[in-house]
Amino acid sequence: AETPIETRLEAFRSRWSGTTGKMLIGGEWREAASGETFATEDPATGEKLADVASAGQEDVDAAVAAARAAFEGPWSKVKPDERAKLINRLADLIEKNGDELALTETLDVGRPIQFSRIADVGGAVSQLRYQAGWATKLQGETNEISAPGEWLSYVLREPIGVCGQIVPWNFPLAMACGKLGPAMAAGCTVVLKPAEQTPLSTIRLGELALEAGFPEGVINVVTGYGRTSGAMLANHMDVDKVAFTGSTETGKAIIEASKTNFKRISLELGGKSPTFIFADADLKKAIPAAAMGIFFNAGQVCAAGSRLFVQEEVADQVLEGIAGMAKMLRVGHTLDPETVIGPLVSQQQLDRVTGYIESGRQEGATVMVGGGRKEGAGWFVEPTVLVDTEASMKVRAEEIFGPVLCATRFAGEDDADRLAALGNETQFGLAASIWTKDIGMAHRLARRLKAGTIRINGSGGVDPALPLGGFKASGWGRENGRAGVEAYTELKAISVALD
Ligand code: TXE
Repeated sequence: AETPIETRLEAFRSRWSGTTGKMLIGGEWREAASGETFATEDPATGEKLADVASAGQEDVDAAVAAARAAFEGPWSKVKPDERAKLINRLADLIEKNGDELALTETLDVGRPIQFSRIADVGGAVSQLRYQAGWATKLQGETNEISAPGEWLSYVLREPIGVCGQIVPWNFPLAMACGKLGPAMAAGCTVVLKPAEQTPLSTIRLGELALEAGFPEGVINVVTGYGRTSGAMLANHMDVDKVAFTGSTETGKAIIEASKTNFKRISLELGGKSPTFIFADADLKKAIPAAAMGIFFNAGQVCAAGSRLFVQEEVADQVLEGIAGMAKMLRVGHTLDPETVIGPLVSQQQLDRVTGYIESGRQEGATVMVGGGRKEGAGWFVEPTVLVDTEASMKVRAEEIFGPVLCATRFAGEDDADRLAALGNETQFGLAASIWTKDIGMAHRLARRLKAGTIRINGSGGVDPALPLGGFKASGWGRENGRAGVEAYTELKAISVALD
């Protein structure tokens, strides 16, 4: 049974309030060398939750050095099945502390309490359990193709080395585990940097990693701002790989920074994902899925279905259905168990999102429902549907990252090429969903869409077994699945002459 919320809140406060921010470097908890800290806040109220260490160059250097020492030393001797055991033990500890971690995400991120246990804690655990299996499944190969009998060639799959992992604020714990899991499975060591808005669950993750028994230096946690500690990690000469999830703009900065030493990078960036609803779709399923596809987590989801293309014959019914849900979904305090839509993560995001809605109005879009911030404490925006949008409008081309749907009707006969062109109209290519009973059409359209994740007649979150990532400006490389763990390895071909 769940611990009562009051008890959990009290435990949270006594854990965090009045503490000095510390970071996990080489198995020890240390303050920033400069002594600097910054505050993290509850986006539902604007209240300060804790002071967190603000890492500078000295701290980042120390964390990278600790990760290097562990990588070259003790960690390289830990056998794959032992690594799998450690990853699974970390998953066990996250489950055991699930109530606490769920509340932490609710308060730090602004995730409604009814979702944080399943989305954050559940997401983190399923990532780690899946990734643990890879530790004992990764392998190289032998090859005698070019000169059988003359050369014996074998290909080693080795861990890349020291990895900087830069995580955004929308799903801090689950994404940290989604990055940590494959790195640990592959035998790498890491310096994890959570977003400055949401550092608390990653600090707890560091504590649990020590409790699970990861040797010192294998998992390091530095907290700080992107432009300081994030950039220092991305620029570091002794970091072999950076895994980044965040904005397309910062993604470009990571590409630039990687040039220092040609470090490997993986980038999971923004999206502007289309939902297609055809006249023959099961609307009882498609309407709520399209609504939650953009309103869940107040739209702060990289794969959010932010553009809707609906066939003329059912357009009124679908738009009214979605608008009805937008009005009905409870927007409110994250600790209220009935709340479906929480706040945006920060004042800055609130300004961004309301700025986009305003620009949509100015460019001629019609606000069908919502369209403004919710007055009072916290950074809330009403679920919003914009109709009469054009491809040239900023609201339709750029990632808003708020609960704002841009809807467009399409008429005439079904033509996969024409619809795919609509789907592919932006610079992004992260995800798409398709609702139709015409399964041939669904597959034809799916083939033509430039998107890394496509769902047909259903919706869902991240599946750690499937590759996750984007085409075009949505990123480089894939996380999750086989490709995701292999992205933490280098190949080495060794040939022995046999004569
Ligand atoms: O992202 P940033 P922001 C998108 C979304 C949102 C916009 C801005 O559209 O409105 O980005 O959000 C670290 N070198 N997404 O400004 O800056 C930073 O500390 C290295 C989509 O918060 O990308 C944090 O840990 N690191 C997205 C992380 O990068 C740097 C999730 C993300 O922050 C850095 C989040 C630098 N120069 C935002 N600058 C998704 N794909 O899900 C910042 N960081």
